[in-house]
Amino acid sequence: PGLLRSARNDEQLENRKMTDRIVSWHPSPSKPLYVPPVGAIDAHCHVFGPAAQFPFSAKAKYLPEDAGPDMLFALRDHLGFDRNVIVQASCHGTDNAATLDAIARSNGKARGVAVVDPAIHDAELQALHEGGIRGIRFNFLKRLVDDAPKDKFLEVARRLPQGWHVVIYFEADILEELRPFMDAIPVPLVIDHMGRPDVTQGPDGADMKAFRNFLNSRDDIWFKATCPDRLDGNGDPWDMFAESVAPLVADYPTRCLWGTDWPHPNMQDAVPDDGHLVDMIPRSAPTEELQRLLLIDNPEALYWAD
Ligand code: 0GY
Repeated sequence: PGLLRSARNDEQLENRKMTDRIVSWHPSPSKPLYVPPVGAIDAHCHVFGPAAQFPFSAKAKYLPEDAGPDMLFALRDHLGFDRNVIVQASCHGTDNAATLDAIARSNGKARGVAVVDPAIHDAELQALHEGGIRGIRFNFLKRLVDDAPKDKFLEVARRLPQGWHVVIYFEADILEELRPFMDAIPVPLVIDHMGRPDVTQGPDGADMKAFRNFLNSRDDIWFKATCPDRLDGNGDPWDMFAESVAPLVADYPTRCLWGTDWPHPNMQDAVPDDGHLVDMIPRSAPTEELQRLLLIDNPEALYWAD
């Protein structure tokens, strides 16, 4: 069922006219029952535009309606979070202005992950650091980016500012193919949505096993226990996600992050209620100690070390 749901989403993407601007977020998310600890960090979210100020890339694979910093910070407060890590979305290409603007408006409550042209100068990387960026993202999803040049990615990964990491977004079927590339990256790795395993296989399924093998290969690989809405096609309340992901968080408690993924790029037929996403936290991380690591200590180590 997971595959069916994402296939349907992909088909919708193909049928859509590129001039249509899409709304991929819930109009009025519920108040979560779960109350995050003070200082909690939503470590995977995005901003879209506003387009009048920050136009989308000519290579964007989707054109969203505006979802700017005011909306993001209102959601943060509504959900009971204190801070955000804003990840540059593919629709903004390698121009990080919208992400930097959102960070600048956050009163120190946001940091970010950029997407850069691998030929970027060292001085520009340093300027991104001043603007609150602490990592760069390599996206390997063919439906989102035209190309992902591993050799050039590796070159830039070798000259990142001190303390930065690399965020990688890929789907489970290319994990093995990416291994030599990822093994060669000399800074910590953060894997978006656990590399999109099929969680309906269960906690001991082939995808989770392969991901655990990868985690075991070095101790500086982190993962985001995120996106039940993308990974569990059975839908809300995403029981298979909870069943498959809770053991991973329990076994790697110092290497997990959590985020809403708001405004949920490309989600259209199953837009998640963000309040319900927050209520997944105690199902993935049942103890206060795990929740503190997931929501505060782990993301702080990557994004607020300085
Ligand atoms: C996500 C997922 C998606 C999109 C992007 O940068 C992006 O456009 O990340 C997706 O469509 O799966 O994690 O936000």
